[in-house]
Amino acid sequence: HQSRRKAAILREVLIVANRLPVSVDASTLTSGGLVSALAPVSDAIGSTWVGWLENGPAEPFVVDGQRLVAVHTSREQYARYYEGFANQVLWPVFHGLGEYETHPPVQSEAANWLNAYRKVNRAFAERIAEVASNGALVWVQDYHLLLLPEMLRSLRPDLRVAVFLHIPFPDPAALVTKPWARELVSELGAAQLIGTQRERDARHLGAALHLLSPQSSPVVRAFPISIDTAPILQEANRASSPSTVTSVRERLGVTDRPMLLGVDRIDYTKGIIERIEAFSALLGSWEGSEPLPTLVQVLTPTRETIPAYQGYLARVNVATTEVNRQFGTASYTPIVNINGSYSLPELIELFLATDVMCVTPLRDGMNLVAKEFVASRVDDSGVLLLSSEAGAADELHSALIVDPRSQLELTDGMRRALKMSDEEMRIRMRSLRKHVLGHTVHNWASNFIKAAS
Ligand code: GDG
Repeated sequence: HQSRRKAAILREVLIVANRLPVSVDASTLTSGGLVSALAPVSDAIGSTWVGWLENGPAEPFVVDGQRLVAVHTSREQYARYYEGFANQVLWPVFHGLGEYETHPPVQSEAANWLNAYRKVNRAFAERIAEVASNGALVWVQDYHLLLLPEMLRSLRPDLRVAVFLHIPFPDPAALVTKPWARELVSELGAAQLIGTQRERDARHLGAALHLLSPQSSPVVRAFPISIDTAPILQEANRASSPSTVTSVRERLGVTDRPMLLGVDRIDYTKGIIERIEAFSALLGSWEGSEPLPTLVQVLTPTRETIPAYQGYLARVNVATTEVNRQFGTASYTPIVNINGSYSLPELIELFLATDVMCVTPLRDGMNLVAKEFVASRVDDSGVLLLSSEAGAADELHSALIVDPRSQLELTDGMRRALKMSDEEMRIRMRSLRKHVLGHTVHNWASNFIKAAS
């Protein structure tokens, strides 16, 4: 028994993600959720990262103590794989938002995207087959690399392959009509373990495997991802003073009135338009003499070359302008949009300055912003308005949970959040914080690795 446990720990771990977590010149590691989640695990077990890097070194290399292996493929091919198949086909379909799938005007282009997806997955598989030690654990991240399990099984049957899917898995009914569904699901099914965010995703995936690949037998289980709480707590403790909050709100022009906040990539899955419409309905039905609230919306640029994203941003801007025209005055701007990326300390200042945090995606694997907001509220105040369609809703029961497609529920949720008593707010926030601080990304990573080993 003892020796089996030791063998499990000594297994080499390869973390595989679509691109390497390094700056463009490959001189420093970038600090993302996944990197900070896996860094301690990686330190303890000496894992290697595998990912695409344009003109990356031919040999394994080390940055900030992390061993890295670059996968090579041309930028054009990478674009057809990444912006094409992964983000214009898989992303909308997996989120149950097939209406946003880009249908390339030329049929051959669609076939090209799928072909590039196969070829890039193959380049990953071949590179991993070259560098992995005997019996290594290959931990594949996300929807970009779903063909890897079968490719690796045929190239290197000694490897263990585990996949974590960061985005939802769709109802099989929305999948089986796709010409690529059987190939994708059966090649994915060659993994030993597949982790999902929610139980519902695990059920959907189980059903899809049963339908499309009945001979495959991976373990399918939910492993809800989380955040690295330590740096957030440290920053929040620094920023959580009345004077910082006052100066943040002065800068935003939101003094003497309630504030709601949204922080999202400009993505149609995030429900930004629906939120603006619900906010407009809230203003339209405002009663009494209390000052009207302001919605501050951070809009983080993303996937800007994709037509569906360009169209969505344009609609967000039109909807915002309309609300501001209808309800704004010389001294009141109902919706304040902040375009462009914020630093983490700046985001935490916003989390601390708001009365209500709106996390209302139409569908979201987890949504880390919800957990980051909760971790930031070291003062035990503030209200989280949370979509039932975000994975976080399975854990954050003490949030105000609403159906993001119901304008009535959204508007009513905003109203209830703004009216909530201090006592109810504190009780809810304490319970949310207890959960988030007790379930960090470190727990997530070590649970997953244990299950996969
Ligand atoms: C995918 C899944 C799942 C955003 N704007 C800024 C900024 N951010 C940071 C947030 C958060 C992260 O980006 C976004 O994470 P989310 O979880 O909210 O959403 P996705 O990007 O769609 O992530 C999602 C996640 O993978 C992990 O599995 O939860 O469901 O879709 O950390 O804080 N950070 C900074 N400036 C910004 O302007 N610094």
